[in-house]
This record gives sequence, C-alpha cells and structure tokens, in this order.
Amino acid sequence: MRNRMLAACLSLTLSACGTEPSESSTRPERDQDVGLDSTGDVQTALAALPSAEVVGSHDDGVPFMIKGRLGAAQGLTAGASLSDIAAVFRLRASDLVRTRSHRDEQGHTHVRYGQTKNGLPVVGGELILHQDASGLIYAANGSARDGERAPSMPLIASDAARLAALNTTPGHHLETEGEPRLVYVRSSQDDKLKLAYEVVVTGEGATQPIRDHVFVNAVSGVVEQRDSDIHTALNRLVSSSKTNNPGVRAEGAPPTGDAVLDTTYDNLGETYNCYKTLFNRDSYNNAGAQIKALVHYGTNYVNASWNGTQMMFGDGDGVRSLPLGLDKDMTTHEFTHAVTQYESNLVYSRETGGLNESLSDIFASVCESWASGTWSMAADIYKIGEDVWTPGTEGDAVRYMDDPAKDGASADYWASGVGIIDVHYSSGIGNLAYALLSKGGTHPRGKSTKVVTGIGVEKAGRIFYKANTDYFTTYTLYAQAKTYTEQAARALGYTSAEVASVSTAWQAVGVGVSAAR
Ligand SMILES: [Ca+2]
Ligand SMILES: [Ca+2]
Ligand SMILES: [Ca+2]
Ligand SMILES: [Zn+2]
Repeated sequence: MRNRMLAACLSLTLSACGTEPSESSTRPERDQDVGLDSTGDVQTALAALPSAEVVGSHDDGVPFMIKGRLGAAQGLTAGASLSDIAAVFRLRASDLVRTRSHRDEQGHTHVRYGQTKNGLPVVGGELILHQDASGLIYAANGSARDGERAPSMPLIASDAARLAALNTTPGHHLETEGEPRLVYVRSSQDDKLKLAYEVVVTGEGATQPIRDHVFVNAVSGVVEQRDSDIHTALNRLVSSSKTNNPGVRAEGAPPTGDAVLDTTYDNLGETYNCYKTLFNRDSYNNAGAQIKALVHYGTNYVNASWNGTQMMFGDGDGVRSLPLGLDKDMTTHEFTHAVTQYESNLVYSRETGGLNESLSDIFASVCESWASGTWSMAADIYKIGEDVWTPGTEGDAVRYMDDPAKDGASADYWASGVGIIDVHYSSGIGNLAYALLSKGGTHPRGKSTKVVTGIGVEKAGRIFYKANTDYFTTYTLYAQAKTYTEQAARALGYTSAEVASVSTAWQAVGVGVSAAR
C-alpha cells in the first residue's frame, strides 16, 4: 500500500510529497498547541474580555458561543478585538478570513469569517461576529476552533487521492470535477482536524445522481468523510432509469400545456413569494437568482432533489406518489435546501444533515401556513408531501412533523448517535421541536414531560429563518441549534416567555437536557 502511494507520488507530483511523516516536521505554533487537556487557555482568553459570558460550549469545554461587550467595530478593523475574541475559540486572527456579512432588519451586522490553518482552508470552520448598530460586538459563535496539531504536508499525491475517491464511490460514469483541493477537515470519527484532499466526484448512482465531496486523508490515504451535494426530499427511491424531458417555461411565459410543468412553475412561484413576503428574500441567493427546475426527471422517480444549481422533480410512479412538483411542500423543501446552501451551508450528512433536512420541512410548513392567509395550524401544515403521497390512501404523508415516529423510522428524541441515521429521519428532532414551538403541547409519545406554550407558526418560522441566516454554520448540531434559535428569538425582540418556549420545545425532544430525564 505504502509503495503504491509512493509510486503515485514520484510519478505524478513529486513536489507535493513529503518524505518524512509530516507530524515530525510540524512544529507547534505556540506552547499550548499540543496536548490541551485543560481549558486554562480558554479561561485566560475569557478573562481578557471582562464582560464575556459563555452561552454554550463543546464537550471539550471550548465555547461555541459567547456574548457580552466584546469589542467595538473600530477595534475590529484594527484587528485587536478579533484576536482577543478568536483566542476564546483557540484561534488566531491571522487564521481568519472575512467571507461575508449580513445587515439585518434590526440594523445589526453579522460578519462571517472562514478558518484557515497553515494557510489551508478548514472545511466548516466558521466564526460569526455579531455587531449592533453602534458597532458594538455583542456576540460571537461558530464551529471554528483550533489549538490542535495536524500534519501540514501531504504524504500522498493528489492523483492518488483522486483514485481513492473514485474507487470508493459506487456508481457509473464516475468523474472527478476540478482539481483535488488540500484542506483540513474535522473528522466525524474522532472530532480531530485532518489534512485531506477534497475530491468532488460526480456520476450516476443506483437511484439518483451523485455529487460527493470525498475527503481523502492526505497522510494515510483513507477516506475520512463524504458529504453529498444532492439534497433530496425523500429517501424512498424506486427507479434508476433516466429519460430526461426538460420542459421549458421561462419567467412570465404563458403556460406550456404540460400540466406537471405548469403546476410546478406555479408552485415555485408561491415558494418564491413566501420567502419574499415573509423575509424580504429575493430568490434562494437573496440576489434574484433564476430558479431552475427540471420536471419529469428520471422514470417513475419518486423523489425531488437540489444538486447545488437546480431542482429536479420526478414524476412519481402513480402509486407511491404523483409527480413531486405538484405539492408546494416539495417545491419549498427543495428551494429551502438552496437557501440553506447560501446561508448556514449546513453539511448534508450526519446530525448537521438532519438539521438541514429539518429546515427544509420547517419552511414547507411555514409557507403552507402563510399561504392559508390565517397562519393555519391544521393537520396538513405539519404533514410533508401529503398532496402527492400515495394517491390511493387518504390522510397519510411522507413525514409527520408533529409525530415524526409515525413514519416508522424518524427520530423524535435526541440521542448522541442520532447522526448515524439517514438525514430524512434525524430531521424528526428539529421537526418536532418546531411543531411544538408553533402549536404548543407535549411530546406525542410521552418521551418527555415538558409542556410547550405555542407561539404560532409565523414567529417560529422567523426564529428558524434568522437562526439559519445569522447564527447557524456548516457544522451546527442540535445542541447549538437550541442556543442559536434562543438567540434568534431574543434578537427578534420576542418576549422572555416566547424565548422560554424555544428552550422548552428543544428540551421536549431531548436537546439541552441531561441524560437522565
Ligand atoms: Ca403539508
Ligand atoms: Ca398541502
Ligand atoms: Ca396519500
Ligand atoms: Zn431534503
């Protein structure tokens, strides 16, 4: 194995190959760079920010959110505040690259920074600083953190990584897209930063298209992690054959006479209007992007998906489902995947993938309730896909947000292993928290005794929207989602009773409670 990789190194990119294990060539950048088993450095950094309060921490004691009078805008420009704040997360200001900022309706600015290490991007490492209208930085949160040692030089060549990525991807017509990119990725196995090649693999899988980001360890050559760009609505897939029939109806053009195409077009229009009216959001990128959708996708394809640039709606098989685009739940669900990609960009795998899926269901529910004109909380508002699912059976749905386990597979109470299950099932935790927050009540299967006072669909929707745009990052987990939705409710000026409902809704589904209940 080692010989084969070495050969690949020599023949392809000699300069990229180290000859020594790079651990030994990586000098600690500072004293506390290695073997941190106490959080003394974090406490010291916090002491330098006298009014800072820790809102939430990772299991290892490093905060994921702090608030207080953390600094002023002019200080931030000079870099002073940024390095003081960064130190709390074991980061250095010089490793943070400003990526984008968002000024919200309250006049607050949320500035996002991407993390780098040894000059390479850290996938999912993001720090957000929150600044009020006067320039005061009042909070900081994110998934960026460092203080650990990791190799700085690859031992395998990028072409070896490309081969490893291709060889471990089941499918046909597999290709890599672009050049493998050297990055750091936080392994979902041991939660440590790994030097890896990010290889994008595209092709056709057994049931749906493939577009995977495969992270190949640049020292060992093993695949550390795989994240898919194909965001689906369902996971019950029936067909692999594919005969595309791309319909064409541009904005404002008259109906084509293809009923599926025309109704999907109308439904996407309602989805757009929902986001525009409620959140003043202009398309999924908030910059008027054209919404591209392909209908009649595949053959008897019982699913819909977003692949990073367009939506695809299958026609269903007439038994399990009608054409998916006929249900506004589906158009809003897929559109929301696109919104999430442009905002928090939650990774579509593991627990973060469950939260990503849940957001797509939540806004399907919010927009259906909005479209009722009365902020309805009727049964269909909490069902997903009921308008197209099993045309021969009345009253059922793909998913049940207010009783997720009713589908026979979805989780409805958080446990540490929930990230292992399919994202369409781990979404049940977020879905139930939203359902309880909006209409109130208790856990449908008595898994907790919490009683939630409902705050209505509109406020629940605004809280999740604000959290997704200004607080969530690519690696936000449910525990952090609880903290961030609480913060979002406060930022929206909601009452302390309403903020308490957010907390209770999450506790009712096992998030933010101790193991014993
Ligand atoms: Ca529905
Ligand atoms: Ca409906
Ligand atoms: Ca049905
Ligand atoms: Zn989805």
